[in-house]
Amino acid sequence: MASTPVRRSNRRFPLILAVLVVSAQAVLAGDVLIFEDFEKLSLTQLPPGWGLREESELAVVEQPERGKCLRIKARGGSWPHLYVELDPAKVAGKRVRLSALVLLPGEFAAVPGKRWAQPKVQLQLKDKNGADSDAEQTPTQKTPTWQLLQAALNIPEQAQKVTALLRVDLAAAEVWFDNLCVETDPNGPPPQMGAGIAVAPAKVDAPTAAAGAVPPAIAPEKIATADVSHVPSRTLAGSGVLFDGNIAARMQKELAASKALRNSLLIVGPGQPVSEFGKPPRDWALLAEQKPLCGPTTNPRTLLTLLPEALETMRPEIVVLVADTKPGRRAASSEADDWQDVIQLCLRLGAVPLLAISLESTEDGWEELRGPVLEAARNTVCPQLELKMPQTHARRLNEAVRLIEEHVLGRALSGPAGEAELQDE
Ligand SMILES: [Ca+2]
Repeated sequence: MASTPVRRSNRRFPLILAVLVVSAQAVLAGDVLIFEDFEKLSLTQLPPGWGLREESELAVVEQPERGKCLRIKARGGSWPHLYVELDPAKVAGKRVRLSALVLLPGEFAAVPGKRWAQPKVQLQLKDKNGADSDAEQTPTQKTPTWQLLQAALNIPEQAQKVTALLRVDLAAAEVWFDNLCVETDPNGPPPQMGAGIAVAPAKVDAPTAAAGAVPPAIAPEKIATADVSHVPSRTLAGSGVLFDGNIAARMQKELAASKALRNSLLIVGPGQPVSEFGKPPRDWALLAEQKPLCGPTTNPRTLLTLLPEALETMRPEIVVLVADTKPGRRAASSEADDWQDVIQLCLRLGAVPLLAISLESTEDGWEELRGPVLEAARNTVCPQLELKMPQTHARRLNEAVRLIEEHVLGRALSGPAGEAELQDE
């Protein structure tokens, strides 16, 4: 059957279109019940419905990046937590989502036979018959960056009790929590970054602009087309980052109207572990690592399958696509097209793709993986960074994000202007 030729990158358009239609149909019925950034909370004078266990292990402390936070320094063998009992009448028949930013830079010893013995955010439900259920998410340990965790439950009518908890169960661990948020019937991502990171630049002594306020849920509707005539050029051979006016113009043109979560970053792909990127750029938050989307078991095909839902729910503003950093995986015959489609998918779902590639290897099988990525990179014209020495990853990521922030997202930078922040860490 004869058919009109279509551009290769439109191959999966029906799938992408379906995702966009579903999102457009979502009713904006969400409601923020609680948003606590800990700037003014006193653990000794908690609001009604709030409470603590093992109070000697909990403290509100100043944290350089996020102002005041809840720290749980669990000695092990205990159940320290902060809990909030929700008004059952306000959540009956609704979906409730708990979310929080969590920092767990250290590691903790597993408790034998108890895999659940970890730090976590958790929602607990006791239904009208007294049956208990819960939903929770645990952070990745040894991660020097803030992770956005969330857990959601559908609350039946006549629930006896619904409780949101920030907790450490049995393990000896030191963990920080910030921006505890409880919403009903959530649409889109949690609003965490709206107040803490984007509005109030992280400065220890600065007042938090939005302390106590419910943050705006959503970032820019449409990326304004900005002048690209003064965009600086960066090359992989020079600073390890590829960016210029052409790339900026193309990103602006292709980027769909976005409801991305301001200053949020998601790192996916088969290459280097997320933790090797170190801290994200200042004022940016790393969305929690999504296991099936990261690590050596994933590939561009898997990303094409899983990214639409992930981007739809997490709404990152930038997606770092980490291509393979060592040989081992067999490339599909459509590998280059698949990478190209992944890049295009990010743009169609409102996220700026940033391709992180590794160029140097002499190992067998390397060219099979590297060639297709480079081909996709040439064909799509997107921002890139080269993964070389681990100690330069954070600096390169920072530089690429700053360039995207200023020249694609059209945002004036909040800190001291760019160049000063570009040294290796
Ligand atoms: Ca805070």
